[in-house]
Amino acid sequence: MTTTAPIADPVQVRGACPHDCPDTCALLTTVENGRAVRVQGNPAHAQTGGVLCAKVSKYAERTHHPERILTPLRRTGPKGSGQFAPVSWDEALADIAARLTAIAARDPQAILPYSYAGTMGLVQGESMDRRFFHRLGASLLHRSICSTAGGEGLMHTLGGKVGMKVEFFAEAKLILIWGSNSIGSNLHFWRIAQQAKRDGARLVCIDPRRTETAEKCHEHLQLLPGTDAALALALMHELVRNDWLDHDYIARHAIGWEGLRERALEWPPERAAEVCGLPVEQIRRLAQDYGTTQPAAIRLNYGMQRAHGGGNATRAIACLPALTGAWRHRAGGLLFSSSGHYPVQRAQLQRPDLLAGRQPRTVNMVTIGDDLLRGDSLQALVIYNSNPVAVAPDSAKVVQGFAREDLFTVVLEHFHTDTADYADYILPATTQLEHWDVHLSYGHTDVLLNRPAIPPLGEARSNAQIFRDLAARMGFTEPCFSDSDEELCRQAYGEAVDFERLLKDGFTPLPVPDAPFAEGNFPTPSGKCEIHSARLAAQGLDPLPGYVPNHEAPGSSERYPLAMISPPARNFLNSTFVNVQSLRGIEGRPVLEIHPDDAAPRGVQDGGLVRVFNGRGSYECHAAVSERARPGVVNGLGIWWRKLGPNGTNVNELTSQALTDLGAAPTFYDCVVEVERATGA
Ligand SMILES: Nc1nc2c(c(=O)[nH]1)N[C@H]1C(S)=C(S)[C@@H](COP(=O)(O)OP(=O)(O)OC[C@H]3O[C@@H](n4cnc5c(=O)[nH]c(N)nc54)[C@H](O)[C@@H]3O)O[C@H]1N2
Ligand SMILES: Nc1nc2c(c(=O)[nH]1)N[C@H]1C(S)=C(S)[C@@H](COP(=O)(O)OP(=O)(O)OC[C@H]3O[C@@H](n4cnc5c(=O)[nH]c(N)nc54)[C@H](O)[C@@H]3O)O[C@H]1N2
Ligand code: SF4
Ligand SMILES: [Mo]
Repeated sequence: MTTTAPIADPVQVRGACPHDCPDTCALLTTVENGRAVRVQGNPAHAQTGGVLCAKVSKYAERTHHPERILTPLRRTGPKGSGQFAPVSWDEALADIAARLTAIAARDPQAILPYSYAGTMGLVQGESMDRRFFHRLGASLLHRSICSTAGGEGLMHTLGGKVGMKVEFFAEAKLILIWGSNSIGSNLHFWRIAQQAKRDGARLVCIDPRRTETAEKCHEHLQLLPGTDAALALALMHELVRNDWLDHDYIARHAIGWEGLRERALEWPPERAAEVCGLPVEQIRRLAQDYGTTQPAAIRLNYGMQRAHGGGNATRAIACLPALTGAWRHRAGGLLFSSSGHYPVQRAQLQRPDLLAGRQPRTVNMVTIGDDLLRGDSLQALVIYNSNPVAVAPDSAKVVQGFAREDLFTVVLEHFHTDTADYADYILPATTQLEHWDVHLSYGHTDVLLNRPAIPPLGEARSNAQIFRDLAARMGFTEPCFSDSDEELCRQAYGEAVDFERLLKDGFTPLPVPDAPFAEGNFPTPSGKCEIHSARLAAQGLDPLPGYVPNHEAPGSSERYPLAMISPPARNFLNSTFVNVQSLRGIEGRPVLEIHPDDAAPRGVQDGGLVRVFNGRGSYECHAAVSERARPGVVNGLGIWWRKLGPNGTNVNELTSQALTDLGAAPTFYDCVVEVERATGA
């Protein structure tokens, strides 16, 4: 049960940033008198380079925040009122165990764990919790809220979440930053891209929003949301017409090009220009750049896969480096996520064998709104590392579901989030400065260890500790329920990673080849880049990548003529940090960016209160009249806490529960709205 005592102060303790960010920085926390006084980047770790983003530089402020939840709390008011009274751990655990046991006796699948990447740590995110729910036989959760559209697309094309090593982007001559606001959400990649730029590389950004990243690239293709596959097909059209193809690479390391070649020939740049809302010359120029520059690298990111056709778009783009042979170079190819390179021992960590032959249903976290309202088959939720009331789509339904009086809800949290307000019990969780963990990254290829810098604040316990405690209360006696957090850290990679080196240095690189696909060797069933996917064909799906239009195509609705995307605000991390005053001060207030041409006819003024609405709901915020938005598309920056919004909502009041073509993922950026001036309540 015990974890090793944190290192005595005053010292600098080595850790890892826990946040859902591709950079996975190495941290150095300075501790004085048991308090974390400063969190900095570890200069010894190359990817971090001693620099953190503004958010995590405030991690000490977040950890020692006066509003931290430091004792277990039981609800005393109506659901959602946020009224709670402290109780002892004994009382809370006993009551929760009794309630869960009673529900499980009827049907354990009526219990649903709901978690995401509040911490990306393998221990506090996917170890003892999974063991607990597997042993219980609870419903399984499809953790689809972020990247499964692109993830599935990539899996069916390259074989997994694998790709270029990020450091070699520095040597590329052309970099496409595609569906990524790197300065905001992948800062350490941006440093590498800057290096390439200084060495003469051309940087091209493909994004409906004129982001701070787009502004600093040589070229910006400001396409309509959800049209990336059309653009990729037009690029292929030009590669064929001009014979900018690497026929040898295609013949040896790809399958199915003949079929896609035919399809690409149906996409001359003129057609794509129409669909994407781009000048045809810009598409031709990009094709020429991509077809004639080596090494060319694509930083594909998640922003382009949050629309209906996100899976197919990812597949189409992931075919490009095989067509030009870009993979031959270590500075060529594509990176979407590197997490598939990690040899995580998931069976050991999560113990699915504890299901003992039971096959519980799987609930999609994206449709939690509908799932909670569909009868009473869900009777208990245990939520940790996530804030679904703020981050899940179609929030009116999510809120209605969470407000069900017959639903028993336990939330493990640091703060009184929108979700915690609906809890029956809130259990105080430790932050990254207070617990052990071990990490992968989805932006580089090093393993990181996180040591606790300070003891748990108040009565906080780590997630793993809380599930250990609950397991004991529920009479789960398997030995795996007594593994300590530190033991779980060791089990995460087993023999595949040198744990002693992690203890010593805090990080260690994986042995990934510099140019992993120079000679093919894709981790697909065929070993090739699967342009044609037999696996998709077997599922009755289109075996070739194609353009799948949005559920709610821009300009398709008379009542809701504007398309809306809702990418993150730079100083928040999803809904985390919204309550850190210094960061909220920078963001100011919830904002909708709208182009002057769309603002003027609506009488919308810069800074004015607006009502953004569609058939799902109505969200009030302040207009930023700005060319960061393209005509016809508004940008509702996320993800504010609902309770801080002018009318008690956030942007997810407007987004839908419709899913993507592959991966059953959300379509946050596939949404139409109308905007009008609001008078205020
Ligand atoms: N500061 C900050 N950093 C973060 C986060 C955060 O909230 N704040 N969130 C973290 C998480 S969970 C994730 S998943 C990543 C997300 O970071 P990214 O993977 O970069 O994804 P997004 O931020 O969703 O979108 C990136 C860009 O894609 C654009 N975009 C929207 N729709 C389309 C489209 O149809 N096509 C194209 N080409 N582009 C489109 C958006 O305008 C945005 O600028 O960042 C992580 N890092
Ligand atoms: N409209 C719109 N909605 C979106 C997105 C968008 O771009 N637009 N992005 C989507 C994406 S990409 C993602 S990944 C999701 C993210 O959604 P979530 O994964 O829910 O992320 P956060 O909002 O950051 O909430 C994480 C919570 O975990 C808590 N937490 C952190 N560490 C710990 C811990 O150790 N223990 C416990 N118990 N709790 C902890 C934090 O306090 C925080 O409240 O949101 C999605 N929602
Ligand atoms: S850049 Fe990303 S990984 Fe690095 S400190 Fe900030 S949130 Fe954490
Ligand atoms: Mo995400």
